[in-house]
Amino acid sequence: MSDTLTARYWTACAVARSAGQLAYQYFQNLDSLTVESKGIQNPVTIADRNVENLIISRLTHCFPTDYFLAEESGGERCDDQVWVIDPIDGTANFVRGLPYFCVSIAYVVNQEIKIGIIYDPSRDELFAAFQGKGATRNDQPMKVTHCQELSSAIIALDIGLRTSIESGFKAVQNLMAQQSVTRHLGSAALALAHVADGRLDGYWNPHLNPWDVLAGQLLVQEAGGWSTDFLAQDGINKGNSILACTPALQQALQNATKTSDC
Ligand code: 2AM
Ligand code: CA
Repeated sequence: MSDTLTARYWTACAVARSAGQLAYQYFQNLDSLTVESKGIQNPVTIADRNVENLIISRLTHCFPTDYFLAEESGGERCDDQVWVIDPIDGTANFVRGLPYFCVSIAYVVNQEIKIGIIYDPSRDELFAAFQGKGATRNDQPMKVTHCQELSSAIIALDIGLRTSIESGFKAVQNLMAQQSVTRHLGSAALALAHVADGRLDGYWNPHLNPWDVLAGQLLVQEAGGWSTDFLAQDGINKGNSILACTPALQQALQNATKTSDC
């Protein structure tokens, strides 16, 4: 690990924990939280904004020249070297009191994800990956499952409102026809962390933003899994689909989720 990347890795781990703890304080007092709307089925609260501010201000304090791309504030779309941040992924779950949400922080250098950190404050679980050095959950190495067949797999997917309903249904139909069990969990980042640690066997979403995906993509790859390259075709600016799974499921899942949208 280069010294500068090592410093960023440990700082991001600490910042993700603090950010998650702040999110969880809001989560325990939902009655006093006003929910605003950024669009259809797209809620936001002061919790999202304040957690994001905490992350950016702490990282800026340590690395004053770094760039940021973040869900609530936007920021610089710098491809060379940028922190990509989702303060609360799974906001719709969060505002309803469903404990499936997380903080997601990735660090990207020249189109490569170097660091991926996801923190789940509900379970006090920190998922961390460093490119080429593996992935951990609360400092213990983690691996994807050995799942070989869709008929023994649990595949999580979130079908948003931004792609065609038909292609989403088709993918679910294909998976069910092959006896997969499916889950719609509502946080892409946390579902990807759960693929990395073997609780799920795969995750698919036909269109997401970079802050939903990048940390989780590195976690899956560093835990021995396979994933599409979200950053291909200018994914950092345009968004992209994501498919991530155990290596043995790659072909079957690519076939099952092939759609006209992506
Ligand atoms: P969010 O919770 O940060 O909004 C599954 O719902 C996934 O899709 C989540 O990771 C969620 O991120 C994201 N998502 C939901 N609605 C979205 C929208 N309108 N635009 C972008 N991402 C969205
Ligand atoms: Ca998100």
